[in-house]
Amino acid sequence: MSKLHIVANRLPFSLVKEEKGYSLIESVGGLATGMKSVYTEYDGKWIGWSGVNSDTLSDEDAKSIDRQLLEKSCVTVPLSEKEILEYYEGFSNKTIWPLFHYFTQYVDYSPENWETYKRVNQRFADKVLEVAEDGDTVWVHDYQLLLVPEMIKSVKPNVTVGFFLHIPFPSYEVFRILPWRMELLKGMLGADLLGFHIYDYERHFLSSVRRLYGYEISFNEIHSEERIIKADSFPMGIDYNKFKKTSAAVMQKTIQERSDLHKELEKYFMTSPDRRLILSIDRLDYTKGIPQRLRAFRKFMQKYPEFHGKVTLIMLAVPSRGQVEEYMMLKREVDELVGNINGTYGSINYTPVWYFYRSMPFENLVELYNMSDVALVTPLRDGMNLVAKEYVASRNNQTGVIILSEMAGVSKEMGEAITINPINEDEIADAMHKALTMPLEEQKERMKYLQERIERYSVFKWAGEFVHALENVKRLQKEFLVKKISNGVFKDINRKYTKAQKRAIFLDYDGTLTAFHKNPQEATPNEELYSILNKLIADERNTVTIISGRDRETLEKWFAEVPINLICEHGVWLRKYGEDWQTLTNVNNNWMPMIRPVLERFVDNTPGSFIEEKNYSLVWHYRKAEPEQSVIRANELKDELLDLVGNLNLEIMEGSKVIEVKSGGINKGIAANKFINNENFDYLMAMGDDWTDEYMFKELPNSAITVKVGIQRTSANYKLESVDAVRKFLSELGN
Ligand code: GDG
Repeated sequence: MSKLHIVANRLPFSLVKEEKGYSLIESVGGLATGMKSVYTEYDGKWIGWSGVNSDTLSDEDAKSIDRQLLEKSCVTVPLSEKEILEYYEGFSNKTIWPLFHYFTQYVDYSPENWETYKRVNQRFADKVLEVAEDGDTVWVHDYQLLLVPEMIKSVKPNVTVGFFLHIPFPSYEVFRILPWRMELLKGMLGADLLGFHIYDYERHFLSSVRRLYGYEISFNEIHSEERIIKADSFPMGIDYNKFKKTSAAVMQKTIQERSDLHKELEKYFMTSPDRRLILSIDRLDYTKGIPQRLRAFRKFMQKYPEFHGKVTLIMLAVPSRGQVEEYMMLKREVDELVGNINGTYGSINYTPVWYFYRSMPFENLVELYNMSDVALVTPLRDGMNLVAKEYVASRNNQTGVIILSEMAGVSKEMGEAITINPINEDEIADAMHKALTMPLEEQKERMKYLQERIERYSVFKWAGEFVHALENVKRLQKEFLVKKISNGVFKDINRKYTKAQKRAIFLDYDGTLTAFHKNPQEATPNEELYSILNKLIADERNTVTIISGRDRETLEKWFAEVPINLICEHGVWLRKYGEDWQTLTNVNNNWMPMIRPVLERFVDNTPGSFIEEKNYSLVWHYRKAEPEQSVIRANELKDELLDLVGNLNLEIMEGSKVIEVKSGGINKGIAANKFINNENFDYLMAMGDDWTDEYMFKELPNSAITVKVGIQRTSANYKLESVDAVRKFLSELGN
């Protein structure tokens, strides 16, 4: 049975040092909770790091840890001190983390860290390859492991790989800064499905793929050389019921049973009926906007003095990456701001900011959620932000207001929150006022919708939807593989080929015999291609024809020495070898002066694009233009041309990064049929890569062997994945 394995930087257990050896405690984080349901259900393993520096472990301890973890279906990837420093604290947290959160000024470009990142990613991949068998599924998580999908896929292509990024994917303008951007994208593209929290990250990712790799992207499907890869958004949820139930349970405790924190909070409320709490919870990280939040609170105190003595900000900042310079600076700034606000607005019996620089047990966290009137969630950038969702889930009486940064992924799902720009301190201060004075009825109305949504799309639903989408991608990929020429199919084609006495072979040029070049004039045939063609032609039973959209001068020049037939400009011209050029149709080009100015306008407003003039057609090429803009321009051009061409009996053809206008009444299908007319060929074959070749595939007799190069939908009977595969196929024919 196929299994599903999880790969993440950390395992869902932490190690606790005991007097003798180590013991395990279960991690309660969001990812661990969500994934546990998945990998246990699918009988898989969880591959990750235990969180302990392997240099400090004796062999005996290491073995005992591995054994204990394996009992929990976990496989450890040990990390030494140097690796923790360079892969985890270094490249992951000092390079990718700041860059992907748009803190470009903090990015460290150390090549040593990059080398270690690659090496450690390979170690994770190697562990996966030991565990995963053909047919299994692997779900890789987050920015520490961006290279792992490709490292798995290149060795075991029959393992299905999913990848989820928990942080933002930045816009191309930021991503491109990274010297290793190509490698990172290649690593990610090893996955079959890539998940992001929200559509914005997905579209940034697709835009980088299009610009850096030039792959065709249709909606959210990427057409790489060998398969379809999907990107989609899956907003991560929480274990809603756990928060709801714990929140109800802590509030039902008797006075004696209550935690110290709970008692303190009750005391605070008891001193005056109009006392209020605003809550702020995060890791102490520069992406979370903590100093801005404190300054906004100070502004609130200045602007709304009627709240002095009545409102307290509880700020829980969990220590994080404390050895890193930027984090130390942040800590100092936060300490000073808290001191400043408390010094200015505090009194003997009133502290405006209660600041905790530590983490708290889960129950305390829920008490804070339950007892705070307002949640202040104002990150400068945040992939999702689960704190906002946890606050919603813990509000049993449906009151409470969330002030939410528009820069957090979660804001897309929380239209009922008060949204703010996290840099705009005035706006945040006013939002606090609005939240604290919001009528209870309105609070409940907003909270009701929030709760319904967050409860429905829980972390379990999120994980389930991702796995389901991954299965769908697998199905989609299979559909595309159905027509692929396997060894068995090749033998069959070759058997017919060998038996035949008179064969007609039609070969498209660009994208079929030769790869595309940014400059079409550089796509000249090489020695390998000449020798493949010469071998085909040497068999006198073969009539070989290159059938292309190119102009006749170019093809004639390139194939002057080859005894081959040429059909050019999509079927307008035919040159049988040894004969003169003849036209296959009655065409003219007196329409060109009307169409050319339209194309010229598009050249002017689309830098990098240019016009090619053939004898009977005009072509607008946009392969060298900015990819996203040119797709829009191509659609605009088609619209404009459609209005013009009807009256002129012209046709618009869309090829690979070209739009061609040509006289109507001819295409490659008509031309190929004219060519074979009245000659009794007993073997017909046509190969091509773009939709102008589909005319051949459709219009040649049913008995023809038609081969599409690429993975897109086609009416051809067969598919080959690349130019290399075509060359191999042709050179093996007849063997
Ligand atoms: C990354 C992305 C994305 C916090 N303090 C305590 C405590 N927590 C728990 C919260 C919450 C979690 O930590 C924080 O989650 P966030 O989502 O807010 O942020 P990151 O850690 O930065 O996580 C983020 C997330 O991945 C998931 O994809 O949302 O955007 O940056 O669950 O409850 N838990 C306990 N004590 C604390 O003191 N027990």
